[in-house]
Amino acid sequence: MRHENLFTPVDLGAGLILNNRLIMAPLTRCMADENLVPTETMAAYYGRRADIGLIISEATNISPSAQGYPKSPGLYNDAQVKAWKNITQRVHQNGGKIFVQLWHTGRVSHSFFQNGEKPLAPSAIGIEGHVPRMRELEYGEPKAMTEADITQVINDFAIAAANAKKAGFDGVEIHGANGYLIDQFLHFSSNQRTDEFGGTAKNMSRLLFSVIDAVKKEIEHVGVRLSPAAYFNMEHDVRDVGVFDYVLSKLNSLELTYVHTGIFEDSHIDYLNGSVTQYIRQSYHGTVIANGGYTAKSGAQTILKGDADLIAIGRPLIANPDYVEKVKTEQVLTEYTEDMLTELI
Ligand code: FNR
Ligand code: 8K6
Repeated sequence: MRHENLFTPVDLGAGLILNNRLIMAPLTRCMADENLVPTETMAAYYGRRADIGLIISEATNISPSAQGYPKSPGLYNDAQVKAWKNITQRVHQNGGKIFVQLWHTGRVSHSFFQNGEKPLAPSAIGIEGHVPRMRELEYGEPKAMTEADITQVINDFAIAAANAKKAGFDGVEIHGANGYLIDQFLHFSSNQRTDEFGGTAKNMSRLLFSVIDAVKKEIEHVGVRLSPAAYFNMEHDVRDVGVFDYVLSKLNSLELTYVHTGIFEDSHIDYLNGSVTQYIRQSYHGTVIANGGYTAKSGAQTILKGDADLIAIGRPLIANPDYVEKVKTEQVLTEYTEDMLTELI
């Protein structure tokens, strides 16, 4: 068997043992029902991938105001908890583990999803473009959140984490990446607040740390996904590196299950002096999940080099439900194409 170091079990503490070092990256599929309740087809989809070390679910709305994509699932009412329980049971029956990725899209939403109101954001600074697959919905100017809005969002994260436990998830991943709400607070181009949530690294990361604190009270295993390199719905600002230096060093004192790279291609970025994963590894001393364009081969090398402990795979897992078996037995993988997004195989 090639890439043998991918197939050794990993102990993430507090009873969480993964069968191998491959992780399913969170992948939005927009296939929940009209009420944002996960379906039986989704249970079969996740169940088929349970041989991977850990599944991280598609990004999941913590509240109605979190939504920015059609038919993205939620975890804020009883019907959703029940439907996710069906999914976690399927994954567990098949020998796997599953975390839910908890999500608020912030300004990457549209009043269409917000009962006609403006979406929430740190500052009233919009992005260009439109909701994927809904070209008629162009993004507009969001509403700068009040302190009451921020308190509500922290509370909604906590409720969703408590629901994750009820639904049988092995843990949660806080979505702090890819230009969504928490990430919007961490970058200067989207956060121009002058109160205690803006202006300095400490203030800009206050939402992230408040969410971690609130979620940790509800569930044992908590991972965080971060995008120190702005690349999606976000403009880079040279001052952002200082924010992420602060965030990563402070994360060391919290007992997180992992920190997870959020990038499409994990290649060299000048202002980080390396790849995003190498940058995270330099300051964060706990478990690191690398992601972004990895193959089994490059993932195995990355672990061997010591740059990461686990490797998340996204697009190849959409194309190959049997990815783990194919890699183990050295079969050729089916190439991912965007037209595969219309169906859950
Ligand atoms: C994504 N990605 C993503 N990221 C995330 O944090 N939450 C999500 O829900 C999604 N959804 C999503 C949907 C689709 C269709 C794609 C292609 C990507 C990003 C994903 O987790 C991963 O970072 C990238 O796909 C890069 O990894 P791969 O595909 O090169 O292994
Ligand atoms: C019923 C409508 C079906 C719409 C399907 C849309 C597919 C959603 C794809 C979402 C992609 C999210 C990407 C997040 C990170 C990308 C980084 C470049």
